[in-house]
Amino acid sequence: SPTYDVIVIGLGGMGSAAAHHLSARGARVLGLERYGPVHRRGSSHGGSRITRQSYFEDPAYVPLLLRAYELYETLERDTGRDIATLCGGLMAGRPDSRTVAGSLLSARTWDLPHEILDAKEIRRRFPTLTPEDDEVALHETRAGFLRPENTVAAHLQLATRAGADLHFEEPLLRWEPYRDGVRVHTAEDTYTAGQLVVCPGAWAPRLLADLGVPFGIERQVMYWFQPDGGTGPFRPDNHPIWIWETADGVQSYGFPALDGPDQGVKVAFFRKGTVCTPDTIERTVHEHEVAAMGSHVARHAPALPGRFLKAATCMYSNTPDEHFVIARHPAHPASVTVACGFSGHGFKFVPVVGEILADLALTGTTAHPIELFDPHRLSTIHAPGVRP
Ligand code: PYC
Repeated sequence: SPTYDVIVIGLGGMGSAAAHHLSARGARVLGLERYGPVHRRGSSHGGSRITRQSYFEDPAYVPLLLRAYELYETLERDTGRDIATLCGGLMAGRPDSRTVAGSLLSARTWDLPHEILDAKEIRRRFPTLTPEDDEVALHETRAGFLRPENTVAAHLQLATRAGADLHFEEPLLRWEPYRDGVRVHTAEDTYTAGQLVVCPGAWAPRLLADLGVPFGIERQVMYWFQPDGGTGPFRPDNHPIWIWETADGVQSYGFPALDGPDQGVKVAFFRKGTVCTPDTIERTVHEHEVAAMGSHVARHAPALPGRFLKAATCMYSNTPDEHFVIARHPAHPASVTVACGFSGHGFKFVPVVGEILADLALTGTTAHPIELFDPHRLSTIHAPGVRP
């Protein structure tokens, strides 16, 4: 059976980045992906993802974001692809909302450039947006959007260029410890390697059941609307991305019109998905869902919903605390590394996660701060505080 230094399972956002960083360091890499390159059945499609630095989830993410920004720039330069656009971003809501207060905490902790705008100033600078009088926003110019498909394609391109073997339409059947490493079975062949890197996305409950982490896989819907009056005021050269938290704690988000005048504006709820599995996810988007999104977004962007254009579904892989899982596998610490549970906010970290996974697989450790992502905190099998 063919032998590699590292086998990467899953070539979506995280796995494609891992394949790139590993092969760039000279490792002999096999990547296995159940679907084709840059497919639309996981969590790395839909044309856009938000990026931002004043991170409301936890200030611990900020150093990783700063590195991700550098790596995105390198990726664009090395592949000539359009990947990141920093059109600015608004994190809006009441001052004590998680979105505003959490973003401000990160901005202050890391001394990130930002401004706090009151409702009047939001309306003055961004006339498409109509906050309530008691709402404010943290504005940061270094927020914006990423192109997920271009990101994955760029990482696959660089991995291939560096000699990685990338096998598509070849799902993993099973793997087992073998000698000092692992043996991996697919319908096509059996492969051995010293190291395994598992980036399962929404397939985590199946591929990483032995982590003991209770993942919640969620169906999410993305919507595109053509604003009343056209996309002119939403052009990315004068319109930011936004995350808006209403008084009931619901977060939704939106993008400028990044694909030209006919393709509308993409908006979605951040965390209002329904439980699903990758096999049973309902791909049809229903009229009542479009209506609910439309009436919600109209509250703070009244040119929307305008005319509904289209919708698409994707999946979040949530952990109970919405923090990632990135670590050596507790049951196989010498040979298996995992990256999963990105909980709907992982894409902006893709290149730095690739770098971390290469560190862990090739050296067993990383200089990046990943303590927050230790699976022991969540595991029903591997007790917290117990390290192999
Ligand atoms: O990670 O910024 C984010 C995000 C916004 C909506 C979904 N994810």
